[in-house]
Amino acid sequence: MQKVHRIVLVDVADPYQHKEEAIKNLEELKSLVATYKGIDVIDIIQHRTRPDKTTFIGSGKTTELADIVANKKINIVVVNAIVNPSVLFNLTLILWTKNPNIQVWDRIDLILNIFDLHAHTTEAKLQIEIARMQHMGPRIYGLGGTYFSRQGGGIGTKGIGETNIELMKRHWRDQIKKKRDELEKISRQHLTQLERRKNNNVALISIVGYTNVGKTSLFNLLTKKKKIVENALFITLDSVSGRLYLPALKKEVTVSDTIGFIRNLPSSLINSFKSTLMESIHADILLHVIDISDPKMNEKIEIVEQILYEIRAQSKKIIYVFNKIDAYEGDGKKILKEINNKYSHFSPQFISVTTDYGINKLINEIEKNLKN
Ligand SMILES: Nc1nc2c(ncn2[C@@H]2O[C@H](COP(=O)(O)OP(=O)(O)OP(=O)(O)O)[C@@H](O)[C@H]2O)c(=O)[nH]1
Ligand SMILES: [Mg+2]
Repeated sequence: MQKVHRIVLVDVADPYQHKEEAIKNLEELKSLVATYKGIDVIDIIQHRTRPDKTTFIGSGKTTELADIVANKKINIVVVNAIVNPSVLFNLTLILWTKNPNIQVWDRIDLILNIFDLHAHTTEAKLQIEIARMQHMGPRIYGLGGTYFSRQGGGIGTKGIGETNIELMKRHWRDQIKKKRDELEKISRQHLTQLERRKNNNVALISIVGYTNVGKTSLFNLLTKKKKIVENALFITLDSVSGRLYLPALKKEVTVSDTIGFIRNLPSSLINSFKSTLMESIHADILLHVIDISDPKMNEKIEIVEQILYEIRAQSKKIIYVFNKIDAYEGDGKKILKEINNKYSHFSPQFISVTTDYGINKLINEIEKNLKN
């Protein structure tokens, strides 16, 4: 039988924020959790205050949380933030008395656990391993000397002054380096492949965008492949390529699909995924796919733009592809006009992978940009 995790989501909301807005912010965390099979969200605690330095939610709410953990047999608590490791440690200490197997995760732990489920290639798996080691390191040794006794530092012992923590740190660094070297090897092969294609004059079209916007759906449609599409976040973790024939140019191009982006991804996590993102970094054309039916569309566009900047994506052309036009419920004419004004630099395209709408026009736009 599959193990079922019973989970509580914990968040702190700005007291000046509207209650509805604060609840919405938790929605993405809820969808993230929903993609993690075998997890039941049992309760949600939201405290409208500033994050507490010791426990994130403050002592009163922590007592409430401890009662929930005890009464509802909770085994995972997820904090909707990226917090100082000591906060997770403090919460664990308090909740541990109610359930000795309790795990307290932050947002990155949750994302990494989801990544684990969806990683298929050695490359993706290595990247996750490195990201996890980087994330866990400070948690293990960062708690300072308080919890680890100083050993091997006595008079007459070798390595005077070297504490357990320093030893752990060094081991941790060595391990990360080893994994990085392994990844580096794979990355180099990956890059050689890319360069070979470039030398053969095969253009590279790379699909990027926020998670769950329909990137893989578009990839499948363009390349006639059958990669998994699901209404969930981070279904795609690896980078995969296919071919698309462009009739006007009478030639084939490579199309690649890769991991989706999400807000609050720390740079260390993005860096770990640079190998998978290689196609996005070196593409001739980037198709930035956007879900036009998502009320948070503009915010998500900005997040993707920021991440593209961080990974130093260097394509000559970015085309904004507004997908799911079939599901848009507002005033269609108005939004089209707004987008055309705001994003005119990015030759906005309006498509629906579900109905096929706009696909030929998108292909024409790709051809136009590859002509010169
Ligand atoms: N209504 C509508 N739904 C769509 C359209 N295109 C894709 N979807 C749905 O959107 C969801 C996500 O599709 P994917 O193609 O897996 O999205 P993705 O961007 O690759 O997602 P990740 O790999 O998880 O980041 C699926 O449920 C699709 O069926 C569209 O044109 N219209
Ligand atoms: Mg996908």
